[in-house]
Amino acid sequence: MKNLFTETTFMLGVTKFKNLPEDGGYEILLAGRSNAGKSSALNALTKNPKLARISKTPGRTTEINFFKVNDSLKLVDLPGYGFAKSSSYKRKDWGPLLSEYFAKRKSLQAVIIFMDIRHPLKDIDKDMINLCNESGVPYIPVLTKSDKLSNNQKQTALLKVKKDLGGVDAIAVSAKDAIGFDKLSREILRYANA
Ligand SMILES: Nc1nc2c(ncn2[C@@H]2O[C@H](COP(=O)(O)OP(=O)(O)OP(=O)(O)O)[C@@H](O)[C@H]2O)c(=O)[nH]1
Ligand SMILES: [Mg+2]
Repeated sequence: MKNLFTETTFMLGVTKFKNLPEDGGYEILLAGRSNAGKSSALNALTKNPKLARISKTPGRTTEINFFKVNDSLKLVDLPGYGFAKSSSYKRKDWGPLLSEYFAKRKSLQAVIIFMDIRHPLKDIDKDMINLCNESGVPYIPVLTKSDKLSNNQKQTALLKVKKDLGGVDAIAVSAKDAIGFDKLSREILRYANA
């Protein structure tokens, strides 16, 4: 299969709704807790290890970063939601921007929710899932760092997440072993109509 993602380039980072790029084409939002492995997954998907910065100090980015895949498709990287149990994207300074984005953005097609395969569906992930459901935006659960588990444990984790989500299929990926990204590409393209 031709990899449509290898030409992906960084477009811009924004902190204010009015600075978003033009609302056209298809946008897939990348969300997940800090350290979930979003940036690593983006780099693995695009086969470009230099595209997104892998963080040693999580939670510092407060911008929403836009990456252009092609003329019609963008990947939108959200800052990680943070570690603290009490932290919520609603209380983050980019929370209002996110609410506005969900409410108004016509290009928004789907949200990928990245979760460490060893710790899926934390409360904050469920908050994001609720936001998707309330807004009528489909989401794709992606379980990251699958190299940390045996194949058996991986299947168990996938089944458990599917059950907890009432039948929504999750995809397991490992950026370290470059596994699962063909499946993720196909899923993204399904929503991007590309
Ligand atoms: N073993 C393993 N480690 C991974 C994998 N993906 C990411 N990591 C590690 O997890 C840590 C966080 O990865 P990032 O990709 O920076 O995570 P992030 O979700 O972008 O984090 P923030 O930008 O802070 O929200 C790094 O130390 C990565 O090396 C993976 O597939 N396998
Ligand atoms: Mg990151």
